[in-house]
Amino acid sequence: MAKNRTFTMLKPDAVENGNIGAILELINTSGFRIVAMKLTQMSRKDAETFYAVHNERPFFGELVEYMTRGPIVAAVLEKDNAVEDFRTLFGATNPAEAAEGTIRKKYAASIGENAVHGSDSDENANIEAAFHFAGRELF
Ligand code: YYY
Ligand code: MG
Repeated sequence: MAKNRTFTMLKPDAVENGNIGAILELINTSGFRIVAMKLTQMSRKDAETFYAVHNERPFFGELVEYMTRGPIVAAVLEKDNAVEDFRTLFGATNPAEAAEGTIRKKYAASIGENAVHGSDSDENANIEAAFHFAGRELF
């Protein structure tokens, strides 16, 4: 299978709780190569744009508040089958339903504050990576 890329954010709760290192360790030992990475904070406009697909959902306001309340780690990851394999590594949206050993099972508190983002398709991975990184920041 061809190498491809996914986009991730270690969300504000993961940063606040000191879990950056542990999550990056899981990412590395699961065979992902870090292609780009930075600590950054999303503005309200950034979060509203990034999550625009959810803007009619009842949780949208809380999602924007949460995603803007502190810094995140944004990163691009490369691996064979990156999008699907990373979703397997981080687990179900609701950590109560996430499989044992997944990032969300280990580090997420609730469906609203679930520690990590991962792209849901190759197309969205490209869009999301380009939202956060310039071409020269991808290695
Ligand atoms: O891709 P994933 O993060 O697992 O879930 P999405 O359905 O794309 O939702 C994005 C984001 O929205 C989710 O990570 C938390 C939040 N959310 C929520 O707070 N409540 C829901 N019922 C569904 C999603
Ligand atoms: Mg999603």
